[in-house]
Formats: sequence, structure tokens, C-alpha cells
Amino acid sequence: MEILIATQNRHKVEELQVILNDHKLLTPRDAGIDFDFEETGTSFFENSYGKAMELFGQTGKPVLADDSGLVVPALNGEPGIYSARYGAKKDGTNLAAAERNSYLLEKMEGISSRKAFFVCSMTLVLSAERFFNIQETLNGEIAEQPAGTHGFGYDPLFFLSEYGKTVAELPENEKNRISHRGRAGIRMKALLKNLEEII
Ligand code: ITT
Repeated sequence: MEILIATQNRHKVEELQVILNDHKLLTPRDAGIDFDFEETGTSFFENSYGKAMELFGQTGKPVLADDSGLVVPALNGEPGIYSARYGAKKDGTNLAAAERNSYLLEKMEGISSRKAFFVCSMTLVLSAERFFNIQETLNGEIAEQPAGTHGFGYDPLFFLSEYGKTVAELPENEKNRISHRGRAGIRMKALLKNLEEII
């Protein structure tokens, strides 16, 4: 199936295309659409649903959206739904990923619980009244310093004790097998197969 991905984040598209390899994922840009959704929701789900419905409204084609982020309970849930904008400059410009990671490390100074989790809320819209949402998580800890070059965003700071590595030190296929996006994507793949067989 051809599916439009309601995102401007190329890393998400790259990861999802590997998982949803039976399907052709198109970015709004591929489809010649200027897509810029203002995230005003109060949860990952609301933003995921909002992005997907907005692009569906513009195209009428099957759309998939991924709203995701990092939650640190000891920081009252920060950066949470503001993960992409965490520590943004006064003029509204987002920090680069490495700067955002430094900002998070500063916030973690003096905090003993470094537990954290990633969330991925994935919404497939087939019509205005027909949609499916899958939300998955990945538990870990905030490392003392960044390590690794794979992945994107907060991956160099997200430590998995069962591997003794950060997510950015895992090969791409291993991240896809266990991550919040990977788990949601694998379930979405099964759902799409089921929809195609049983519609
Ligand atoms: P779109 O809204 O256009 O999809 P975005 O990057 O702004 O792109 P989000 O609002 O969902 O997307 O914010 C997600 C942020 O959370 C992302 O920019 C990263 O900083 C972080 N993030 C999400 N998934 C991640 C992952 O797998 N690894 C590392 N960081 C991740």
C-alpha cells in the first residue's frame, strides 16, 4: 500500500521504511505537499492523531503519523511531548540534537533517578471515521555522557542496562527490533496485513 507519512523527520521515515518494507512510504514532500502541523495536543496520542488527520484532510490518502519523545519521570515528565523543542532558543529555533542532549544532561545534574522511557504513538488514518492507533514504549536510563553514532535525537544518551550500551551504539536492526517505534511499527505491519486480507 502507498502510505503518506505525516512527518518532517527523515530519521523516522528511514526507520519506518525498514520495518514497513511491504509498503511504499511517501513523505509530504515526495507528494508535493507543504506539510507543517502545529502540535497543540496535550499527549503523544493527541499530536499523533492530529498530524495524521491533518494530512489525511489535505490528501484523502492513507496516512501514518508518529508522535514520539523521551519521558524522564524525575524531571516531571520532561521533555515529553516537547522532546523536539526541548531547550529551544528564545526566537523559537530548535536546538541541534547534540545541544539538546547537553541541555538534558544539565537538567539531570544532582538528580539520582535516571530512569526514562521513550514513547511512540503511531496513528494510521484510512478515512475521517476510520483510524488505528498503536502506542509503545522503551524503558532505559539517561547516561552520564553521550555514546554512539547510530540512530538520532536522544539515542546517544539513552542507556539500556541489558545491553550495557546506549541505543546509538546498537545496530539499526536491533534498535528497530526493540524500540518504541520498532515495536509500534511491527504491530502496525501486522495490522496492515490483516486489513488487506480481511477488509
Ligand atoms: P514530526 O513532528 O515532523 O514527525 P519531530 O522530530 O518534530 O517530527 P516529534 O514531535 O514526534 O517529531 O518529536 C520527536 C522527538 O523526540 C525527536 O525530534 C527526537 O528528539 C525524540 N525522539 C523520538 N524518537 C526518538 C528515537 O527513536 N531516538 C531518539 N530520539 C527520539
